[in-house]
Amino acid sequence: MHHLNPEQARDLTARVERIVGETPVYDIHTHLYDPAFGDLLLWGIDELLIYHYLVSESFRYFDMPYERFWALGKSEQADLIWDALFIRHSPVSEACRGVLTVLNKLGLDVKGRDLPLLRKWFADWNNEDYTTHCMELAGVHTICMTNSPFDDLERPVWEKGFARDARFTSALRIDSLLVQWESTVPFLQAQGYDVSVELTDKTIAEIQRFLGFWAKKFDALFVMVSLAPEFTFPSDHVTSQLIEKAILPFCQSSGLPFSPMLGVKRAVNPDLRLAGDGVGRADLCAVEHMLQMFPDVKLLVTTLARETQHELNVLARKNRNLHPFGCWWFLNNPVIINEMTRMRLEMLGLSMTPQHSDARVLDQIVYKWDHSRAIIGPILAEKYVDIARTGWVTTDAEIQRDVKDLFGGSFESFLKL
Ligand code: FIX
Ligand code: ZN
Repeated sequence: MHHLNPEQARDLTARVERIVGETPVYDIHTHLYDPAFGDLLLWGIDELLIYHYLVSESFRYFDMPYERFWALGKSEQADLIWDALFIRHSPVSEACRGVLTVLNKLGLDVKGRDLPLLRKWFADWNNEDYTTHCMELAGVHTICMTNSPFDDLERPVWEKGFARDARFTSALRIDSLLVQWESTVPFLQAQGYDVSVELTDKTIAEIQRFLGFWAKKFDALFVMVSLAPEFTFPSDHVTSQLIEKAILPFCQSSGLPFSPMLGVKRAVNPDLRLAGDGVGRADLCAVEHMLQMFPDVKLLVTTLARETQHELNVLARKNRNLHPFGCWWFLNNPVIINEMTRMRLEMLGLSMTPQHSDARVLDQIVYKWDHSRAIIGPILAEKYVDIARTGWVTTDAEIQRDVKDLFGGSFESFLKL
């Protein structure tokens, strides 16, 4: 074993952590919007507090009926959450800590615990300046939006047209089409598409015309859907049939990757609304079969259950057209980010994207990337130190190249494949 003295190891670690801290990120999956969408882009202290992660944590302490909470305005809901999660108990959960990290990085005083004062500070911003401020603080150069043509709030903005902010790219989200096919048929018909509930050749062609139209309008980089643990492929189920007959052939001809996000159980507790979804173990044979049946299609995959991560990595080792990304939702906690990032580096090297923010509130990019960098940095440093013990020397330029790949470069190369 090559001798690496403690000082050399510390020096290498410091270099890696500095580079991880400085390298700008491409945030490849968020629920944020280009500032041109106005109020659809959420930001500020009240939005941070009513984030659905905090709503579900609050209800563990609340004793009020669900409906009473939902009848309140946003600020009143925020007051109750602040009281339950920050005042009556200490804010140690990852989502609570996130709010504090945001405030701290914005230069605000958390010690004062003064919610009205915090609200005053946010009131002075507008969404364009605040977008730039948060992106700079977070070290994020580009944000990929999740855009749905089925969303009645965002669709009119696209139809009217606007000047795109080059920092915001788009992913075409099609859950309604794939998961609620029968109730989506009338919507498609009203939009001028000649579709029937039965998946005739005409219907398939019309779905593809619809996808082509919106992919172009959004300038979408990939096509996304979230699917339940029960999802299998191929199968006679309509979701699977739609993917096989319409979506994957569309992705094949357009070159856009398909991005199934697997393992979400929607509305496990409907009373919690957006906060009421749960997790289950997806059957990754579905991904394996997609790869076998459509070897030319690129798949960008994330799964929600911790138990399916190893299997996903093995599958990625066997298929270069599969790109794993992010620590999704319930996995976006330090303990699991740590484990998943190590496992991915050990099994896939740098050919994956370890994190995305999934931010729903703009300010969240500040904490999500701060917390993620603090985990990814030391893990990566440990890997370079391990190879340095053989005598291998890694230059700063090489570390920069590698970190750039992890923070979006590898994703962008995958898009170009
Ligand atoms: O389906 C998704 O893209 C999920 O990320 C969201 O639906 C979920 O509510 C969320 O915000 C998770 O972080
Ligand atoms: Zn998401």
